[in-house]
Amino acid sequence: RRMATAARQSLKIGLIPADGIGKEVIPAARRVLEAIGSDIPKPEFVPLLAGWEVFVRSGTALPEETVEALRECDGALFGAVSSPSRRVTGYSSPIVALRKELDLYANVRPVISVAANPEEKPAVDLVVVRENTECLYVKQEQLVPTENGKEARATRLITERASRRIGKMAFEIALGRPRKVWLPSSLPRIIVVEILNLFARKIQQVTIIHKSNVLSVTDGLFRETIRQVPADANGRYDSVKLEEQIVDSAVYRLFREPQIYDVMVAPNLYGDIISDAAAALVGSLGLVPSVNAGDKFIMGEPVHGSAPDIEGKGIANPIAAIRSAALMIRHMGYTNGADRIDRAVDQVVREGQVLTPDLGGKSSTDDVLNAVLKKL
Ligand code: GGG
Repeated sequence: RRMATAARQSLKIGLIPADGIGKEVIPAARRVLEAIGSDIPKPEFVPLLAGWEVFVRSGTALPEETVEALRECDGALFGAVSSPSRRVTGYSSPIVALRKELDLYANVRPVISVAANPEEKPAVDLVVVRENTECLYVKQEQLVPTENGKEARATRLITERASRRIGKMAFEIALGRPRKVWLPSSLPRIIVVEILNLFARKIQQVTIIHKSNVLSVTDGLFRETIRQVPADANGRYDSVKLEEQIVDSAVYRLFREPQIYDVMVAPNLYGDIISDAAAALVGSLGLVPSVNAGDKFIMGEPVHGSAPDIEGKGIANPIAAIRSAALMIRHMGYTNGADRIDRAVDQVVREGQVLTPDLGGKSSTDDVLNAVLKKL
């Protein structure tokens, strides 16, 4: 789903680096957006606060001013957050809250490997579409004392409305995925490939990820609602094959044969886990971008977390944040700018000369940023 591109003089982008390496990679993404020139309206950046560190300083993890300022922005980039694993009175994850506040109901996570040669098909090329507002992340948890000790309970919310809209989003994304014929680069390209591409019927596919063999009420509703989406769409999704897979076997097959997937649509928790797992297939979590998308707002966010172990060392991989900025402007309709950023990043990764340690290199965040800027 693309957001309407009004003829804007400038693009107001909220920047929320938040915690840990978020503060190192979001400035890199900003530099790239500043460098792409006329492919986007002149960006105007609005620095904003959120996160654990802000909570420790001020007692609130998501200041009201941040949410209000975002409502005046065209889009935003969020870094990473370090919520503690224990319960802290008064604290609640700001990214979970922000997705709800702005009704960013889809977390779209493309996981695409960089082929050794630009003419070759990437070994992994899929999109995880994660429902972003419900499931166990409604965070209705209770600790109940019983005669046998404490009992912890959580509510898992799945609604027809949220399942339908995430289902539609998944089908729309499948429709927008490139139809392309890939041939070995040794074959003469020009005419053959162009003709084949004219007739190409790449299988566009949506796979519903669920566990409705066990959770037949909640996952059952998710599954049934999404299965109904094409039936209600007057043929719009006729070219998209609908598959489904139980979450555990989906993870197994993801590792064994990732090429069977195109668009995977999942409830919040499964989508969170599957997309991190899929990142392992492309070399590093430091490469995988996402956008939190609603009907009125878009927020880019690298899939990785705040990585406290490498915070402050200047070696965080900025590519996931840079690609998240590209994905954000792509969803706004600035395809040329997004393509240029993605091509520049692909070249840097493909050449393999300037890589951060997560990819086996010795380069710094700034080295990678500068290499990308040079390719732009
Ligand atoms: N950029 C993704 C990110 O920050 N991941 C870690 C995460 O989601 N943590 C949840 C939280 O700390 O509230």
